Amino acid sequence: MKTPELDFYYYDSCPYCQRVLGTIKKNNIKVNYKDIHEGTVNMQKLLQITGRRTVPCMFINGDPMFESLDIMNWLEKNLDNLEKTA
Ligand SMILES: N[C@@H](CCC(=O)N[C@@H](CS)C(=O)NCC(=O)O)C(=O)O
Repeated sequence: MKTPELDFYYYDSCPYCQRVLGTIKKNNIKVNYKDIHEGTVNMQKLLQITGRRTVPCMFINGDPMFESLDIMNWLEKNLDNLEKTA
């Protein structure tokens, strides 16, 4: 199975984002980080695609998933198929 491409929209002071970041870091999961408070591009893209400004949002092969608990559960469930950092 091809490894899913993960784009993680977040910002640092968001507590819901932090708990997803905890799961990402604990399991060394490779994601593309998209800080929505860094410049304007990431926020614009999130809003354009989803119609929302809510984070955390994980794009899984281009499909957005909201809700920190749903994202954490999905990551844990799919751990074996996810690319890891070194
Ligand atoms: N139930 C959601 C809560 C997410 C949430 O409230 N995120 C806040 C930031 S901490 C947010 O993006 N609020 C702005 C908005 O929804 O437009 C979760 O667990 O992910």
